[in-house]
Amino acid sequence: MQFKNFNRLAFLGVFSLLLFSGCGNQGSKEGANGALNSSAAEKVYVAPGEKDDYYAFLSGGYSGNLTVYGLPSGRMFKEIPVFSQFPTSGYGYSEETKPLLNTSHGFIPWDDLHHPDISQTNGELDGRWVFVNGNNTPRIARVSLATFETEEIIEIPNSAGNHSSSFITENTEYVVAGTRFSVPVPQRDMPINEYKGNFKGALTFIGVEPEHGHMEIKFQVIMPGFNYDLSHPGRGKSHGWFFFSTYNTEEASSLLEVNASQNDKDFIAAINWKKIEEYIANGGGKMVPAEYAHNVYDESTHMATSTMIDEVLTVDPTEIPGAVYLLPTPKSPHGCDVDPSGQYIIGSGKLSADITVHSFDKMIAAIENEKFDGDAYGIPILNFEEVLAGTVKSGGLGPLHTEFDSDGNAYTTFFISSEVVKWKLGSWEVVDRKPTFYSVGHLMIPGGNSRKPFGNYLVAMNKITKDRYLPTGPEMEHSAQIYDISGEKMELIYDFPTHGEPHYAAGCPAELLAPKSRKIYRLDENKHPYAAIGPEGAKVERNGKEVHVYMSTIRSHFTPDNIEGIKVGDKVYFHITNLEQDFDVPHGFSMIGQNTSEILVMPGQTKTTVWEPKKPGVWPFYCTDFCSALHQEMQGYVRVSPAGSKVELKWSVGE
Ligand code: K7E
Ligand code: CUA
Repeated sequence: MQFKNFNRLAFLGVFSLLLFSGCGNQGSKEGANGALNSSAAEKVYVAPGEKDDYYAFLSGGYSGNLTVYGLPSGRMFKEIPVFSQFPTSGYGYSEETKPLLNTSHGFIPWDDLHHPDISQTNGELDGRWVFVNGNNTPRIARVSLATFETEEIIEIPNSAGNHSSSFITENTEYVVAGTRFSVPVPQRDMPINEYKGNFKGALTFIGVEPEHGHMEIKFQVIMPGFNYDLSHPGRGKSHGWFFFSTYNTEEASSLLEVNASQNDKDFIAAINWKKIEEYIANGGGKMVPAEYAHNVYDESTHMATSTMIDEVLTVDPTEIPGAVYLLPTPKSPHGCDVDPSGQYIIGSGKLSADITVHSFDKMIAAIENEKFDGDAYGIPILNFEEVLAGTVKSGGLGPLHTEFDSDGNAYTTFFISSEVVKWKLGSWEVVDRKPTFYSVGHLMIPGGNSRKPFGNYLVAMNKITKDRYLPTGPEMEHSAQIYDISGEKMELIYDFPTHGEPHYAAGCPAELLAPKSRKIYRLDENKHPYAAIGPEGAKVERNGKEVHVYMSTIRSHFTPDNIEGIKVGDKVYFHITNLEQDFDVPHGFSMIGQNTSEILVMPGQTKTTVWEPKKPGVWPFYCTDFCSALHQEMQGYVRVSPAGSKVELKWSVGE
C-alpha cells in the first residue's frame, strides 16, 4: 500500500514536469507546484467506506447509455441503459423494457447519446430527472434520479442528428431538441442538390409535466435549413429565451468541411419561446401529420408502453414577430453557452482562436432599436457589433464548450490546442490555462449549466487517450481528467477512463440525490399483471402455443422449479417476481438456449423474459446473481416434449 502510493506520487512528479515543459504559459512556481503537490493525491482519495461529494452523469456517446461516477474519486457506480440494449440487466431484452426502444422506424436497440441535463427549479438543480438525447434516431429520454432508470423516451419527428439537445429551461418547463441536419420537412423523395432553400431545421420544444415529468411535444419551430449544433436556455433575466448555435448557413449538402466553412460568420439563433407560447395560445401554429413514438415506463406495473403519435404542431418563425432573431457569430460555432446570470451568451467558433460573447441586454436593445443587418429567409439578423459583449483573446485554438463557476469565471475547452482556459466574465481576460491529455471536447462543473454552479471540480472529457493508461490494443476507453478549481489556478488532480465516448456530463451534490435514492420496489405496490406475489401466486398457464410462467424468487429457490408439458414450438414467457424486500438482493434468471438475455430482477420487481425452446429435452435454468450461500442451489428444470406430445402441463416446487 505504502509502496503503491509512493509510486503514484513519483509518477505524478514526472507528469508535472511534462506539464511544465509542455506549456510555456505557466510560471516556474506554478509548474513546480502543479500536480507534484502531494495534496493532489489526497484531493481525490476517497477512503474505503467513505462517499464521494458529487454525482457525475457522463454521456456514453456511441455506447448509447449514461454512466454514473463519483467525484472526486472518478469511481464508476452504474451504467444506466437508455438507448441501447444492456445484457447486464436485460434492459431492452425484457418484455417490459422493449417498448422503450420502439420508434417510427421500428425497434432500434442503439443510439448515440450526447448531452445529459439535470432538471431545475428556479434555475437550480432539483435532482428529479436527468434528460439525455439520442442523436441518430432522434429521441429524448428522461431518467429518474430516484431509481436511476430510464422512465420515458419520446421520438422527435422532422429531426435528424438530434444534437442541439437535451437542454432544459430553468423551471424544467421544456426540454429542447434541435436538429443538427436539416432535412425535407415533411420527409419526401427529392434531389439532394435541391437542399438550399428547401430543407428545414426543426427546433422542438417538449413540455415536461411538473409532477411526473411526462414529456409531450408542444411545438416545433421550423427554421431555415442550417445545422443546429448546440443550445442553452436563457436564465434569470434571459429566462424565456433559448439560444441555438448554427453552422452550415451556406446550406451545403456535400463536402461540408470545405463548403460549410465559407461564411465568416454563422449565427446563434435566439428563440423567444414565451412569445411563441402566446402565439399558440391565440390559435397560431399549424398541426401537421407526423409519425413518432412516445414510450413510457409505468413504475407500478413495471412495464413500458409505446404509443404512436400522428401529428405535431409546427410554427413558422416568420409569422411570429419578435420570436426569432439571428446573432452573427464567427467561424462555425459549436458550443453555445449561457452564464449563470443569463447575461452572456457564449459562442465558440470552432475554427477560431477567439471566443465570442454576446450580451443579452445589448440584444434586447438592438431588437428595440431595429439594428438589423438584413435577414435570412425572413428572420432578422442583428448587427454583430450591436450585440457583442466582448471577445476573449484566448491564445488557444478550437474553442468548443464553456462552463462556469460561482465567482464570475468561465472555463472553455480548446480542442485543437488541448487545454482548458479560464477567463473572467465581463473583462474577458484570460486568468489561467491548463493542458488536457488530449483534445478535449466538453467539460463539466457540477451545476455549471445553472444559476448555481458548485465550483470545486472541473471534469474535462478528452477525445484522445493514448499514453495515459496501460494500453489495451487499438481500442481504448476515452479519458476524463479532474481539475481542482477551488483556487485561482486550476490544478490537474486525476485521470480516469470513461465508458463509450463522453460528450457532455451533468453533476450535482451527492446530498441532493443520495437520501432519496430508491432501495427496493415495494411488493404491495407491484401492479404487474403477471406478478407472482408470494409463492402462492406462482402458476403456469397455457394459452394456445403461449405459456405464461408466473414465477417467484426468494433466497434460494424459484417457485416453481420443475415444469413439464412445454413443447417445441411454444413461446414461454417467464414472469419473474423477486419477493425480497431487502436492499441489494437481486435475483437473476437465465434459461439455456434462450436467445434474448438473462434478466436481473430487483427486490419487489417483476420482469419477463421469453424462451422459445427448439429441442426436446430437460433444460435447466438458474439464478445469475450470487444472492446467498446457497445461490448455486438456485436452479430448476423445464421438460420440453416434441410438438404435438400429450405430456400434461404441470409444475411444482419441493416435490
Ligand atoms: Cu461537442 Cu455532441 Cu456536445 Cu461531443 S458534442 S464534444
Ligand atoms: Cu438468487 Cu442467486
